[in-house]
Amino acid sequence: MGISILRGDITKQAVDAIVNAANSSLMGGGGVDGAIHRAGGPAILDECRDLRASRYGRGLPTGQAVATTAGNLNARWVIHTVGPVYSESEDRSALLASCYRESLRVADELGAASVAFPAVSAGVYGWPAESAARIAVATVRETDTRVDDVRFVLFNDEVYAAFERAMG
Ligand code: AR6
Repeated sequence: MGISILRGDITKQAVDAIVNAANSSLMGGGGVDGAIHRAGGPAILDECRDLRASRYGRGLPTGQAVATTAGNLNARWVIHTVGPVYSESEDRSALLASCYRESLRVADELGAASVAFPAVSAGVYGWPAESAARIAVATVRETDTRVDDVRFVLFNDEVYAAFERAMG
């Protein structure tokens, strides 16, 4: 598997699957979630609504992942995952690692060969960039997957620099 880091807007990536840092409601939000829904159009939210009505009446649990269409994006699927809110009093890193593992498991189920990830939890959810990057890179490296192109697409300089260090 090849792992790369890029600076930029994940909604511009041409890949099989774009991962969204969503929230449990799957109903959209700010940050990368807002950008993905804006660029991908209403088909994504329609499928998210269907998922809430069918499989996830109480929302998508933190650390899990589920796929929808990618709508108008240059991708086949969006894989929505819910990162943990950062806590100083509780170690939630297993949940953050689970986001990457579960997203790759869903990608394998779909047959996706290329997957773009944002820095899950590193924005509104407050996860320190250095730690978020270490967990992301280590988890993807340790995961047994058929995905052969994993790209971390980082939106700001601080997070990009943290991923550069985590890549070693
Ligand atoms: N492309 C790539 N990365 C982006 C983009 C983009 N277009 N836009 C922002 N980022 P966040 P979270 C970066 O807040 O912390 C939403 O409201 C951003 O700079 O999007 O997991 C959801 O609905 C940061 O480094 O996700 C949830 O309620 C990273 O993406 C909540 O935010 C993640 O920041 C999830 O918070």
